[in-house]
Amino acid sequence: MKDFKKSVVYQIYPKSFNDSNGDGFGDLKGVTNKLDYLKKLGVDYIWLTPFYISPQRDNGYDVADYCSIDPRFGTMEDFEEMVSEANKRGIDIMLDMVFNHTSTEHEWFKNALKGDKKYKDYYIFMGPKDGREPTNWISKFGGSAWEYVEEFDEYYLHLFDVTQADLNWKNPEVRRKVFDVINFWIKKGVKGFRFDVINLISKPEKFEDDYEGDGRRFYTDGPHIHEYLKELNRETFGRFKDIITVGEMSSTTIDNCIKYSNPDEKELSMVFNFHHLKVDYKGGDKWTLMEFDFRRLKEIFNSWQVGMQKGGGWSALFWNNHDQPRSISRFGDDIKYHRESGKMLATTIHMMRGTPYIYQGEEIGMTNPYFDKIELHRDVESINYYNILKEQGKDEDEIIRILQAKSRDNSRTPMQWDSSENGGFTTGTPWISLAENYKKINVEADLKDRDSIFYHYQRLIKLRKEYDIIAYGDYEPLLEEHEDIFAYMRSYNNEKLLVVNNFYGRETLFELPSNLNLDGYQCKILISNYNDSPEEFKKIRLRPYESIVYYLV
Ligand code: TEU
Repeated sequence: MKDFKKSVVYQIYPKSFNDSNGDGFGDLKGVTNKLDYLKKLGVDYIWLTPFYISPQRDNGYDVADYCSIDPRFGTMEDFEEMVSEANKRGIDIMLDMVFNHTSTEHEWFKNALKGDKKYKDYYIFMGPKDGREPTNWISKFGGSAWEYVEEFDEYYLHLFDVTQADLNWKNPEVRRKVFDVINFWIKKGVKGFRFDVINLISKPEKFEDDYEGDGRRFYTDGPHIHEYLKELNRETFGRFKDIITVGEMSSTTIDNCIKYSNPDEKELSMVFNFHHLKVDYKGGDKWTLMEFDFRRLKEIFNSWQVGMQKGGGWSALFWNNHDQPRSISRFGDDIKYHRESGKMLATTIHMMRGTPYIYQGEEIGMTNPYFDKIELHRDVESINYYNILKEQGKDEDEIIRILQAKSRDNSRTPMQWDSSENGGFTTGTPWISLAENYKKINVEADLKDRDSIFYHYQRLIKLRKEYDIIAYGDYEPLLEEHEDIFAYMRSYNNEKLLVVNNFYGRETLFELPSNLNLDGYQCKILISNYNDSPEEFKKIRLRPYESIVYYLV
């Protein structure tokens, strides 16, 4: 049985991964065709974002039928073939479960709109307050979180797009239906689940206006959340020993995440949190331009690493996913030090305490595409915010620059397989344009070059299997005040790992803190991103983005 602490998960956004039939849209057969590549990389699980029947308003996170496959992605046979071919290569499948909301095209919601009481109670409908929305909450994609339905003179809640109606988890029948979906996929051989914004499912008893924020403090980690997750565990995956789970936790806290992921609580295996990815939000607002705050980034990682360790929780480690701009463009240097910074960022994450997730293309250093026109954007959030920023009076150029840094489309451009037309992603017209650098940055080129980012990831994954300390060691922050260096120590029995990363494109000096006595330890370099990094670690002049891991025993 796989140990999730020794595993690495690879995230696939099927729509942009590999198109097998030339319709411009990636599909499940396309994934199956690339399994040898993933085996070569060495990953243990692949997490696929939703491919269920969906109007695709939010690229599949608006599910209209949880147990059927959208024909654009293929058939149930294609799915079964993908699972069995993956298993042959030692890879298991993790599915994305979106249960905070359904598409308004889901049968349940359609019945609700017809006035069927039973189905209306699957969702959150409320009458107006003083002739307006029940609360002043703001949707995550902009605008009110409530939509008016004239026939009922009522509103329904949608924390995301207006076509994503929030489910009423208080209703036991809704919970039962959700459990049935999970059990359906377990029977198909699925060994992992990622639960979309799962910490938002428990809404407050009383719905009230928020005068301090957008409403999230009332429904984030809500009143019954731990109860619901325990029930979910008991009724579905908890009945099996070999199923892993990860919860996507929006705006959460360490204490809640400990509860979500400490095995004694019987909730989930691990959790994603996003605090480290808000260090370039000016005043907490995503739609601004700001250099990332390096000290803050370290503070957040360090406090989560230490806090989760103390409470026996477990984190999913990541820089990238389908909602985030590319890390190499955001925290590294995607031109001059493409290779060095790509490798440095990888090492920083993979050596921490937790399970690393790699997002498709990260392993070859894919960058933001720098779309220079709104017409190139596809994401509903980007288009909504383009309009909102326009209304605020921002000029076109500035808005485009904001989207170039912040849009979720940054990570959704097609996988760059080779230098042929459309990067080998499709023979048709891709649903979203590729980054122009695909001729240089692509899988084929990386596989040919022993010094590529790809082989660095391959080695990181291999090291995790070989050295228990990477999975089980304790974490201790070092040089917390340093302006350029992110360093930490891992300890396990009598072994240590010293991890040193220069986050900038300039030289900087690392000096081992004097209170650390490492005399008598034998030292070797486990991995680094320059081929001549110094063996001596007490004082190191680090080169741009230099990253070194010392193993001491
Ligand atoms: O995302 C949850 C979420 O709130 C953010 O990642 C969101 O995209 C970001 O805050 C916007 O700035 C999950 C999915 O990963 C995302 O793709 C879906 O759109 C969303 O839930 C709704 O299902």
